[in-house]
Amino acid sequence: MIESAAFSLDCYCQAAREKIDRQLSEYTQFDDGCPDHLREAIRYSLLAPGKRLRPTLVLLAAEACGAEADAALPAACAVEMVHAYSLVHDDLPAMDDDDLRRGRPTCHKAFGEAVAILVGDALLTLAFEVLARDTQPPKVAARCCALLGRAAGAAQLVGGQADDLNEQFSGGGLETLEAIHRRKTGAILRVSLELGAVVASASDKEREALLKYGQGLGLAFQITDDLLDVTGDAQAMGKRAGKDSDHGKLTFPGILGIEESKRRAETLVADACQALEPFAARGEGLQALAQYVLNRNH
Ligand code: GRG
Repeated sequence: MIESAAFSLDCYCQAAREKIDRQLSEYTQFDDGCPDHLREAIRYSLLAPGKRLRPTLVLLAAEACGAEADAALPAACAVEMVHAYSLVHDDLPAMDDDDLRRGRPTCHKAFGEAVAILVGDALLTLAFEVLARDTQPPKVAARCCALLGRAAGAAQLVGGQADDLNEQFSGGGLETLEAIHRRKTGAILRVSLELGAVVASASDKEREALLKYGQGLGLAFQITDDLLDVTGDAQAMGKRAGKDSDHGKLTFPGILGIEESKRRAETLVADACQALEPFAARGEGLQALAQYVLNRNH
């Protein structure tokens, strides 16, 4: 559990990461007939050195609501699987057509397009297998499956991606951009917090506070992502910078400028942290994570 005295986000994240990666590795052993090259490609993408931001949010939210982190570990792994699938498919030539992800060749560059599509399919389905089988009690597992399915589905993650790819929206303004990212980036971040809350049988007040925090954090995360695309270091990010302007994409710095985008991210993070008041000291980890999102360099 989180102690209120000297909370160290670095220590927490490192321990959480080890636990998450061990479990993700166990979940992808596939002793039951998965072809070797598919297993290798799944593990290459899932276990690659990403930040594990979403599963860490699941664990922090569960702990803020009074549960042990281990109870939320299957949900944390499920969310990372959905995230990894979305990155593999997003990198495909038919979508963003990227060569580099998490500091390595993208899945389709390393294994071919057909395998990359199957890696995404396998990760998405495994997420729901794990969530349904390993979350307790079954009623909580069912609720978690419904929430994750909605967040990853046509109205949220997939719908946000569809609008982002739709040139019809490329000339839109701030409202259009925020609506796209509330779904494309925000939905999985918000559901991470929600799954932690559901596993912990959180009160309505706690869930509302987490959702408010998640709304601010999601948009702030996307603004910093857009800023990093303009000002970031490709090596630290492990992916190519300047992609958004190359693709003529609608971005926060493109609409608001760099300084105003930074100010907006700061305000969103301050409001997100304010929303954590009902948790008092138990919200410290989530507060620290929001500051990290604001100041991250990758
Ligand atoms: C293909 C259905 C489908 C959706 C794709 C995730 C996504 C939607 C697109 C990725 C493109 C992108 C760069 C979006 C900005 C926000 C984002 C999701 C960044 C990647 O998340 P990080 O920075 O990645 O948490 P790591 O590698 O650290 O996990």
